Amino acid sequence: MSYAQDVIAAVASRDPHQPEFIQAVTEVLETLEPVIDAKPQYQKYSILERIVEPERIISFRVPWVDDNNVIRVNRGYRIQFNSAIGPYKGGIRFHPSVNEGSLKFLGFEQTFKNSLTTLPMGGGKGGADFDPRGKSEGEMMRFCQSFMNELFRHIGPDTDVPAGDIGVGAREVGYMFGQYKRLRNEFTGVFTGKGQGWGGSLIRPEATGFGAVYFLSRMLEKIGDSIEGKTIAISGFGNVAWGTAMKATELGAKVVTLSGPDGYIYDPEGMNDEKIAYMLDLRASNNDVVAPFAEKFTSAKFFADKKPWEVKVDIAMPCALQNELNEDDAKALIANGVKIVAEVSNMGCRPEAINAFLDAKVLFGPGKAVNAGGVATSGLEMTQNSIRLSWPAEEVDANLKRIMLSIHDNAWQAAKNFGLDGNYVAGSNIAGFIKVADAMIAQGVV
Ligand code: 2IT
Repeated sequence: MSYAQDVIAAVASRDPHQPEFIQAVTEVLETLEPVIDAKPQYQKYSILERIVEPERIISFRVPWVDDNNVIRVNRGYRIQFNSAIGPYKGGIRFHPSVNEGSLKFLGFEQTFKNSLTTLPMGGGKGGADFDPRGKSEGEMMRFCQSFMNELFRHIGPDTDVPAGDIGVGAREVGYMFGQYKRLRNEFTGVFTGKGQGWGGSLIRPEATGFGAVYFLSRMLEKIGDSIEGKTIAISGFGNVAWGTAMKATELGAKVVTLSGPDGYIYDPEGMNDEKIAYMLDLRASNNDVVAPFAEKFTSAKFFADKKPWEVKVDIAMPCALQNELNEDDAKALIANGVKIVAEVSNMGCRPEAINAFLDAKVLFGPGKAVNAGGVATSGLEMTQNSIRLSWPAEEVDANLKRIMLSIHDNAWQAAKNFGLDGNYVAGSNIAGFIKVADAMIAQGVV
């Protein structure tokens, strides 16, 4: 067995109850084989054994009192995965699917993603198995405060800088930042995604979606095409789907689907300003459903308990949860003539789906490259906080665009260097890995 396969097997036997982590490690390590073969120093310094092991896992009790005065308990975590190239950086997710294994997969992916951004950020991820659905404002605040009552001792602007993720938006970032500030008596850039009047960067809310569309546009440019006039299927309806729909529509594409846990919306007329603004209302309602979209807009139809991948489109952009697009979904998209799949959610596609796209010569952009604009703009927020300035929206957007182009081109080039032209999965993993691995060697056995 090869070195990479040995390490994958060791992870699988050590963490058999963490399927998503094993999936992420397998995908990354398998695509690194050509680099490992070409550069024996990675094996000599046991880089793979070290890179799959988080530097630190913090797990804690989050007790809180609900509106009926009942005491509730959730599990909170912060996984400080890798600090070779900068302080730990990554979001906080509040969702019932959160556990140590799912956060390990996200922290592992984040390490390579952050490396791709060209900015100095290590990898981390955190969260709780708390479901924000149906919670009152008071419950959300008390939960966030209790979560921070433990987390505050483990983070800091030069140590670990969290941000939002699924279930954690500007409101929750505000509550957590406020509690951190109270406990430490420090106003610092310890969080990103802050409110824009108190240290948050302009364009951060839009950045993941905007960045994904900049990446997609570059993929299209490489094959001599453009986004104008293309039909796009999106899943999800949260922050990431919102930014993606906005930029794609602005650039002349027609976004014809959205989805939630209840089913999907098909709107052949595509999105417009009013519909995109309504996505925010749906999210703010805290109900986690998209069906009301079809009640409000007569051109839209709701399909209960179905996924949007059955619609005929040019481009598919999963923007919801990990493993949301499986092999059957991939086959349906391919049969309908999809040209490009740009994964915006973290590990949104099952490995069999990715293989089906690659076999069918459908260009596939992996989440860790396509969605890196979110954390890249977080990096820009950290810079602005450090120099105590805030940049105009145009400046942040121009930086974001430049970063997305370099992520695309670096991934493209890395794939080409190893004879894997057009394989963005391998290219992204290789480009992200080399920088982190070389830093780990340089810093000794730590
Ligand atoms: O998955 C992600 O990259 C994020 N949730 C954003 C992380 C960040 O630190 O902005």
